[in-house]
Amino acid sequence: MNIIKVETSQGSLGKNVGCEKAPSKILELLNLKAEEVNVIKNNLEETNKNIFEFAKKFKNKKTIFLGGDHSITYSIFKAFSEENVGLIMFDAHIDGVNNFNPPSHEDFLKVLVKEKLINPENIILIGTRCFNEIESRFLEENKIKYYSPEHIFLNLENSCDGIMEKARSFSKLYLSIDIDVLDPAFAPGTGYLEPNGLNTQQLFYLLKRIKLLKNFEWIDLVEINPDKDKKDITVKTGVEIIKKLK
Ligand SMILES: [Mn+2]
Repeated sequence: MNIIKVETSQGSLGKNVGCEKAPSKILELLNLKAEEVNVIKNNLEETNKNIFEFAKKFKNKKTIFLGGDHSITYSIFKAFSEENVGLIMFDAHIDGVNNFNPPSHEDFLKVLVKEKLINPENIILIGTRCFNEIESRFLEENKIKYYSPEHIFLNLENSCDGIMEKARSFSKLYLSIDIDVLDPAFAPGTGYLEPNGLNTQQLFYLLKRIKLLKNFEWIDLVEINPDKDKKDITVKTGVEIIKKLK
């Protein structure tokens, strides 16, 4: 498994500065070294280009991208995109607020759909719990399937069966994990603390099964912020996520 560092928080609109430190911290605990994308200071557009070009080199190879803020998924997914690809995204949010260009961590999913880099029916959101009216309409209009934490809590295995069945039909599967999918009790080191999230065991159960999918290829792990963490709980959870997936 290839591991790539994407050390930027430029797409976080100033709301998760510090998350660029997560890749090195996580790799230090894993005792691993990794290649890194050339991040250009105060230049999101150029940084995005570099992420896109770098990611392209890993086409058809199992690869983990360590962020960084969630906007990096836009450029990585752009390099991944082809007919009938699918996205499973763990996130408290939908990231469909605006239409920023370049896209921020609050709206990159909307931009992926708008630019037809993914068929919205091939998007599965898990742990979704915070969205406004605009985003709710975005989900409805595009028939995007989502699983709230309550739904996962009440039907963990059945939900997972449904997720697996759908994901099997994709040509290739991209998995994006925003750490705020977890309840802040389990992952306090992130930009937005949203109560009523998944617990770590639920996340690990889902990851264990998703990993079994043959079309499963790229992963990103984003929004972990060592500066906001409590005694490294969140960083250590990130380490466990990588161990489970690599
Ligand atoms: Mn989020």
